[in-house]
Amino acid sequence: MKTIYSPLHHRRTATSELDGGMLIDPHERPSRAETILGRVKDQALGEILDPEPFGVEPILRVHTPEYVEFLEHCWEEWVAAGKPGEAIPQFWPARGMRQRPTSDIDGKLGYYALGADTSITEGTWEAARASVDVALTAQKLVANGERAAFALCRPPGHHAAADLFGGYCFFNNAAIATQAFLDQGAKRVAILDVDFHHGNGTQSIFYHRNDVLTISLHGDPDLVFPHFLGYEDETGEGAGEGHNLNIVYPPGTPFSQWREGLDTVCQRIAAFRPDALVVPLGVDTFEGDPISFFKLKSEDYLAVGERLGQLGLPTLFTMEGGYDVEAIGVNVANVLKGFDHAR
Ligand code: Q9C
Ligand code: ZN
Repeated sequence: MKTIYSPLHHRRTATSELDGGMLIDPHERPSRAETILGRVKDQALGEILDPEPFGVEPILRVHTPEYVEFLEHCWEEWVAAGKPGEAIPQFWPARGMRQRPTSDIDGKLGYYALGADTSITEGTWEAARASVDVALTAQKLVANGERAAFALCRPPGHHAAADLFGGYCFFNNAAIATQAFLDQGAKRVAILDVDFHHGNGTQSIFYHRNDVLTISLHGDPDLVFPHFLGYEDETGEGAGEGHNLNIVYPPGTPFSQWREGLDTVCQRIAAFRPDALVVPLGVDTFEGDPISFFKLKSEDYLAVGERLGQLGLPTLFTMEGGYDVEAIGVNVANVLKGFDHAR
């Protein structure tokens, strides 16, 4: 399987994540992508290619123009306002308040943010744009007949909604690539999000549609981020009714339990008969992950990849979470290896 990688991910090097009332060194850091790239090379999983530039059009198929404009200029506006640190939202349009300020950067930050865990910094825009190009370049390979491709996206994307950033995400790489498949003639696309966290952005983007089946397996949002979405009674709305599926798990979930859900949703995907499968791939389901509570082991990821490969669908993997940096390369490469070996 080919991997798409851009060194421009280094432009996203934040120094602050609000956690536990402190500003900590962000979990979503550059070494994550470098460790994955190193392992993909070591294991000779396939060629590593640079992304092509796709411009802003495919992004605007999923995100609002106001939001894209906000991301492009946020950092310069923050600096111009004389703020000394990284751009972190602190005020929200909470219940009962009116919406969408257009001038003050603190107002805009709160309007377009879903949390205060994710700062905007110099270079964030460039890295997020490159991450989309990585996803779209891999999407093009799959559209052109490759069995699968791995988009080594960084920053990740699955928490980003049409006009929201947060959870370390800015553009929803998987959703943008999914829309690209549809715009190129695919009738149906399935998205199977295996990151530890609910793929709230992806779910919201396609919630009213029946051409995309969105599925997410994740930690119970009553216990963990993103807190306000990802519950099992969310099944889609309007034309999208029946086209969203969430499976939630409790703390301590071992692979034996997680894989039962995987098997169930794989059958559901097969019945949907999609033209392509997009897999937002997070390995924060790992037992050693510092911010998660599942108990998957490194060898389990081979079986995850194998089960996905057995679907026999053209498949695009987009990199999402995974914060045990020592293990992230092995775990991701195991998924890809398991997939390649599946028959
Ligand atoms: N104390 C992804 O995996 N912040 N995003 C958690 C933990 C939100 C995770 C803070 C986690 C976002 C792509
Ligand atoms: Zn995650």
